[in-house]
Amino acid sequence: MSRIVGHLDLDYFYAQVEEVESPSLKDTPVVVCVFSGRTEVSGVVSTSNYKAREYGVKSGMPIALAKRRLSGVQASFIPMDRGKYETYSDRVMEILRGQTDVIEQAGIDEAFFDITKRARGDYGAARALALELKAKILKEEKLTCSIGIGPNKIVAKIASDFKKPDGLTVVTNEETIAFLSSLPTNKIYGIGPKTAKLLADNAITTVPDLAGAPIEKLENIFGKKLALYLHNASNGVDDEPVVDGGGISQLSRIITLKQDTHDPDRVVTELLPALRDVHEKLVSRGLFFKNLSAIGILKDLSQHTRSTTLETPTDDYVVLEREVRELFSVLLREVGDLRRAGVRMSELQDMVDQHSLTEFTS
Ligand code: DGT
Ligand code: CA
Repeated sequence: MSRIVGHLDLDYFYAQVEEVESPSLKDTPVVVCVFSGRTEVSGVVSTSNYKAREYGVKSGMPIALAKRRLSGVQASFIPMDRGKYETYSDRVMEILRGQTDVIEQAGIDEAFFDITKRARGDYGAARALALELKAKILKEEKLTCSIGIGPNKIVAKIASDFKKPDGLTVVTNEETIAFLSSLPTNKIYGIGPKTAKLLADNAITTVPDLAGAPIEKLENIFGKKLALYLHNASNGVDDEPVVDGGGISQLSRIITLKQDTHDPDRVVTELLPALRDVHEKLVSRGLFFKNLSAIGILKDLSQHTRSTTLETPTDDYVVLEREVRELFSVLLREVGDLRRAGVRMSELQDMVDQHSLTEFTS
């Protein structure tokens, strides 16, 4: 049975979360900002909703320029709150996990998934599964996303970007070459502006140009390994499996405390269910953590973290809770009352790697 792979990407993610939390923002431009604090407008735009994009406001743009483009328009400029978006992201990933064979998170708002088994290799069934998935995410989280379905990760990723927002693009094995034939080279994962320019300098601007380029020519420009990747990708060939945990580099949870507090014991007590929850995820994915952070958010929304790095990675709950207590007592000696509190485990490692590493070193 040939594979059926999907890629899901949440639409205008940070800005959409802000709309979900304040529905009155919908239909007006929303700009999520990383304020640097130097002046009132210094900093960059993290992302914007599609209404703001109509005015040419986009990711990475200086806030001052975004404000100029939206002058005279009723628009909202909201400070970025990464902890909040992570919480939504975690829940969406859990929905995805429940509806697919395997998922591989690839970023805060995107993941690959494999549905070969569930769809029994049938693209019609795969489309129905993708529609169900979109409906469930919309119902439970009020978020729209765009999904691409294809025979491998490269095609699925291009397909999820093909129709946005709220899109679904299904590309079967037979349709792959025709689908790729209309695209510029930079649509292929891994081809950034530099590679695209190098290709263009060699008269290769579209995916079919690349697919038809002699492999020796690509090897001369990029070396053997990258040349082979580019050749295969442009021909719609990609054998990379969807790997559970492969893309996860951290696990986190942030909660809002019942009452602002300065007492580390109270913070940890309220945090315990969330802590058990992330620990369960860690264990169910067979991962160990090496780095741990306590996150505190104050009334003024400023975020403060204290971190520790363990000598040996672990998945031991006792160690986790003990370290979290220690980090919050340090953090609360240094900052005021917390409104929200959270934990983040990072530098996650696979137990399999861990075992093979032990074998290797012993
Ligand atoms: P989309 O997918 O085109 O509908 O829009 P987004 O906003 O979901 O864009 P995407 O998928 O490229 O990025 C996901 C999130 O990552 C986005 O909501 C905010 C954040 N992000 C993206 N680009 C930047 C950036 O240049 N700076 C900062 N600070 N954050 C960014
Ligand atoms: Ca997105």
